[in-house]
Amino acid sequence: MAVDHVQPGRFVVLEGIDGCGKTTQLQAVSRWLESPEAGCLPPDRQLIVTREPGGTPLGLALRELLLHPPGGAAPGSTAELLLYAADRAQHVERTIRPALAAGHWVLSDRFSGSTAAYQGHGRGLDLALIQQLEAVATAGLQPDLTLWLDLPLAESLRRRGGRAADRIEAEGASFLERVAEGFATLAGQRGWVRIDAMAPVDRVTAACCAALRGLVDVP
Ligand code: T5A
Repeated sequence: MAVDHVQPGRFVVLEGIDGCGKTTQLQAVSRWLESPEAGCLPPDRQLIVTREPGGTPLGLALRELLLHPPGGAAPGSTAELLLYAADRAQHVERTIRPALAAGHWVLSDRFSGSTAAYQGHGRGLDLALIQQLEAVATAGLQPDLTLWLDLPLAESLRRRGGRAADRIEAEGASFLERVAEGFATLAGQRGWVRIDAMAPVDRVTAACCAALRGLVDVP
């Protein structure tokens, strides 16, 4: 008897330091992925665009606690780590896995690589512990493709110049420098695709789309 298999969807993540252009590229890449030219989404499949923290209603509340904590009282490093993990566990269970199982594509602004970069390399928390927690929060789910938007820290600070910083962005240059170095290390370890984020917006989009093309034909 023939079994009706649903072709599982694809899970794509954009990572990088604050202000590297993820939001800009998320919009441009979404437009391309949804276009007939990309040829990756059959008519009955959708593109789910999401983010961390904040990809679920619970995650939105956690995002507010993390980035704008009540009374400005910052969580300790361990509490911060666990809050990001809680956001991710909910995101994977309620949004990402069900979408992939239904054959949809998921495009996420940040995923577990951000915890390794910010809480691991940035805060100096134990990387082995972070990996264990990642396994719990994701239940083993890994992106099919991670695009690392590589931008020098000085340029990210320049681009964010006029904007009010959230709590993490306000941590200071040496913290952000460690995070930036962390992303470079993780990209090598985890096989992420490096995208030169210094290039003009349309060239960055073209590079992202070229990397995504490789996912379209893989069964
Ligand atoms: N965090 C998150 C952790 O510490 N641990 C975790 O596990 C996770 C998941 C989230 C914060 O939480 C931390 C990391 C973050 O600090 P957020 O609000 O989601 O914060 O913010 P960011 O992810 O940092 O996103 P931003 O909105 O700050 O930056 P984007 O989205 O990377 O950049 P974007 O697209 O807004 O661009 C910034 C500016 O640059 C311009 C844009 O027009 C904009 O003005 N720009 C370009 N200019 C020239 N050339 C280009 N190619 C450009 N691309 C964009």
